[in-house]
Amino acid sequence: MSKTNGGRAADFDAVIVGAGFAGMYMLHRLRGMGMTARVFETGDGVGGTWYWNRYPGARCDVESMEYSYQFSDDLQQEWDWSERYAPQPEILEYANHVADRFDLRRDIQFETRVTKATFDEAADRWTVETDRGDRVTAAYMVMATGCLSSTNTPDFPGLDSFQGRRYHTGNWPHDGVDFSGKRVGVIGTGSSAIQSIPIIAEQAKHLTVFQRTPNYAVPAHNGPLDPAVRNKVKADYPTFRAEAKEMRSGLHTRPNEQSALAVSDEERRAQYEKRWQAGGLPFMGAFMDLLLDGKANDTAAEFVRAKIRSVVDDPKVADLLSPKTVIGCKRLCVDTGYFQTYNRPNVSLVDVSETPVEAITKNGIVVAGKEYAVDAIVFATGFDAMTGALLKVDIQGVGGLPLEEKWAEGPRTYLGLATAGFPNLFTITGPGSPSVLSNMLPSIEQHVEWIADCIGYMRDKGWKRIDPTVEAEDAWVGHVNDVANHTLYPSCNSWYLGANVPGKPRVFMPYIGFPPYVEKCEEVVANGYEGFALA
Ligand code: FAD
Ligand code: N01
Repeated sequence: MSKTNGGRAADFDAVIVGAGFAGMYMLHRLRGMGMTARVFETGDGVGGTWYWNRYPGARCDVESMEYSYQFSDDLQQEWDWSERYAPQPEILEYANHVADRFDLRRDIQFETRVTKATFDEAADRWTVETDRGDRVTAAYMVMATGCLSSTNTPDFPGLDSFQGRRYHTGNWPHDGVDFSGKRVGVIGTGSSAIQSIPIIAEQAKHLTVFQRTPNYAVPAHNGPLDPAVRNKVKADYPTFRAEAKEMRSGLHTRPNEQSALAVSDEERRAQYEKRWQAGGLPFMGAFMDLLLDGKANDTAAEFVRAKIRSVVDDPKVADLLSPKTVIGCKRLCVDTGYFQTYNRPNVSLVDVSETPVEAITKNGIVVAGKEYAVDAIVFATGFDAMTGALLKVDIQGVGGLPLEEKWAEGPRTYLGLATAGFPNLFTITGPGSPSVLSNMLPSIEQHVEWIADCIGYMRDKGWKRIDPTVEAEDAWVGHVNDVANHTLYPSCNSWYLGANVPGKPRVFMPYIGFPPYVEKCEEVVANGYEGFALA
């Protein structure tokens, strides 16, 4: 199907936007079906999240043995992770290994940002434009742009007047940053801050952390990966993966089916302590109702608050660091020495919950009329999550409708895979899918495989256009909200709700529950792509 233009194919079966884990696997899968595809990627290398987030301490919080592709058993067997939670450079190395192993780079155009995509209704094709002047067409367009790839820097007054160095954790310099002898300000206390603060504190002359909302963190207990664990998993990877897919979050959380309120105080504490000592995200699997019942949740929250009080020397600082919200409502953080860092004489904490950051001056950060002089500011202020990267592209569907206009009140999708009025456009881990509430690699693989199968079906049946019906989409959006409203997730100002970005519609974006979601996707296919109109 492809024509050439100056030696470079200009018409493809598919255009894929983004060369993170999603875009890379999508390319591999489509190629395997004999299709032509072009990937456009803003960065100059593969890896997405792990290409951009090079801040000190960056690593996964899903254990390495689970945070990896499973589509190739050879790949699973040949790769060895060095630590329980792999550090960012190693995950980036893995992404590069995958790119080389499957010869992906020849179809990826780096340093190229997709700026516009328009659906041509007469031809049933997308016309895609880039900031490098490319203009190509494709029957299908796959957005592999990432849920956490569009950085959020609050528009603080005076931001540009700052004369020191400014960094965002999500766009970190490739050659690293040496904070030795520097006065550093970190704004934010989410996962990125919690990972980087202990390391920045070791280097900096003084570190001032500006905290709006304290966060819960459970120790990682990271260390070299136990060879016995690695060998056991490798000996039967299929069973290990299959078990994870039965879990609500698609990863081994070792869920306990009891209610936190159905056991004695002692039993409850023992359960939390066991999980605290084991470390990591499975802490939230301690009881089945932690995200369903406020009272149950408070038992876990209070357990963590007590842990914070037990390690932070100054009771006032300990209190400031102790979250009062529902634990797990924002993504639980996994830390290494985070709370202990506040016992260091060169670290101070500034509460900006009541008195927000007023301004940035040429010398530093102003809060409640006081200027905190710093040589460098680290914005650990997160992302315009789930919709940010999608809406940065001017996507125009049927009748020239901009996606931004359709989603003005919040994202509307069918299964987080497609949105009505934008035929032949797919989103990998889009809003309305488990995505960020799951282990993302299996979620990415499930989406890529669903999309590839769908495109294969279209080809086999001679269909040219697939578009979800408005009815199916409305029903799905309603269902996503209903499921969320039965939990405690909507109770805090999380980025799952878009609450971190001023003016963003408050809509709960991810779907809760990996297994029922996969079942629904399979049912849709079994019923001849139920909920989609094929033409
Ligand atoms: P990304 O990796 O975000 O890749 C998207 C790519 O698209 C980027 O490279 C971007 O440059 C490119 N792009 C976007 N827009 C355009 C455009 N218009 N034109 C061209 N290119 C474009 N998930 C887990 O499950 N477990 C973890 O432990 C975990 N740790 C994380 C740690 C950090 C610091 C962060 C930020 C996220 C973490 N995540 C984790 C989530 C992580 O984003 C996913 O696991 C996964 O890497 C996403 O892959 P992706 O390919 O979908 O998106
Ligand atoms: O971003 P965040 P992140 N004034 O949005 C604060 C994944 N991830 O980059 O909570 C002052 O969580 C904001 O305050 P508040 C993971 O999914 C994983 O840390 O909105 N402060 C918050 O404290 C994670 O959830 C890992 O009140 C302001 C912080 O900035 C997601 O990526 C590591 C502010 C932002 O926290 C995002 O994490 C890193 C303002 N105007 C990331 N605006 C792992 O461990 C925002 N803040 C694997």
